[in-house]
Amino acid sequence: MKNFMYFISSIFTLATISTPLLAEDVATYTVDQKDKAFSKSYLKIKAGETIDFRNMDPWMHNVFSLSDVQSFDLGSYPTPQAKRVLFDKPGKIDVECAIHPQMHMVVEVVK
Ligand SMILES: [Cu+2]
Repeated sequence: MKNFMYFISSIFTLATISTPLLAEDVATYTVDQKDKAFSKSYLKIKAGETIDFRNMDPWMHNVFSLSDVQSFDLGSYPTPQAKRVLFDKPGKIDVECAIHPQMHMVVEVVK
């Protein structure tokens, strides 16, 4: 009976530990474009995580990056559409909008 109780408590311990780790592994963040600005000016994420760039303005945005670490161009899209970017290389990435030059944010990807 003692062994059985130990077995049961081990299962609960494992479940408690593994759940938050799993949630953390698949983290997806959302950065809105609203009032011609990014909702975050800086975001630190881990390599392998993703960001959804969501347009919440009544006009188009074109989110892109020319950074050496990772470059991308999401093209123009209207509200309430979002496009997902996977960040898999560590470093600092400047993110801008091709339509509104004042829009800028930094994504820092850590290992
Ligand atoms: Cu824009």
